[in-house]
Amino acid sequence: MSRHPFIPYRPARFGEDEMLRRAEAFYTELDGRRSVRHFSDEPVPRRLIELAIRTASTAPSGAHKQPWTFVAVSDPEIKRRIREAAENEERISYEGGRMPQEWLDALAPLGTDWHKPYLETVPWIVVAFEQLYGIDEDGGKRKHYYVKESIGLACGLFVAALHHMGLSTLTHTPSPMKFLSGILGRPENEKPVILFPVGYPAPDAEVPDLRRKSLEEVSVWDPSPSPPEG
Ligand code: IYR
Repeated sequence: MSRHPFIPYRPARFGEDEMLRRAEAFYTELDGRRSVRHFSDEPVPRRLIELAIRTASTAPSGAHKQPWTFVAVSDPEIKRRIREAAENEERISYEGGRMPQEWLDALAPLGTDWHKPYLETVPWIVVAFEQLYGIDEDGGKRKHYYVKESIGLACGLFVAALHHMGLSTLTHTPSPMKFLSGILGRPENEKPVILFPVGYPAPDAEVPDLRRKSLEEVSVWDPSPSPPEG
């Protein structure tokens, strides 16, 4: 395989004051994001969803394989089928003993249950599929690398792009998610990872009053190495 041609890369440079201002503004904006479970049925133009997917697809990926497919759904009948199948799985998880008590206890403060009416309310559902391997023009399998990391990065950018444009979403993972491959007609090299209902919050939407971990709780600076073992 030949090397790509290389081109100059000169991203914008700012003075330090300007960097600080931009960093604070970006942090404050993203800190204002919340997962939403009560959506409005107000329509959202397809162009906005396209731009969120394009933004997601700027993520770095293993060997630049871009191992993701974002499937966007606005068809009410498909949304209805997704809701029905998701609720079937969630009912078994919540009430059929598939989620251990410790997990149910961890979710109790969020007030979730198996009902997922928002899957029909939202103007868009976007499902992120990871591509476990690629398929070339001749139908041959092509290896993909760091697929979990790559799709995670792309989904993070997707969430940030939506928030930046004034839309809300939820990283919803009805489990198991295999039903999505059938309803959305995806090939066997693709596996559903996250389902994103996308829209505006309902006018009376509420979110739990959560606290984010502090910088001290989530970071360690200049640590000392562990003593050698033995
Ligand atoms: N998928 C279920 C359960 C659930 C699991 C986790 I981890 C959450 O953070 C939230 C919910 C549901 O969507 O209700």
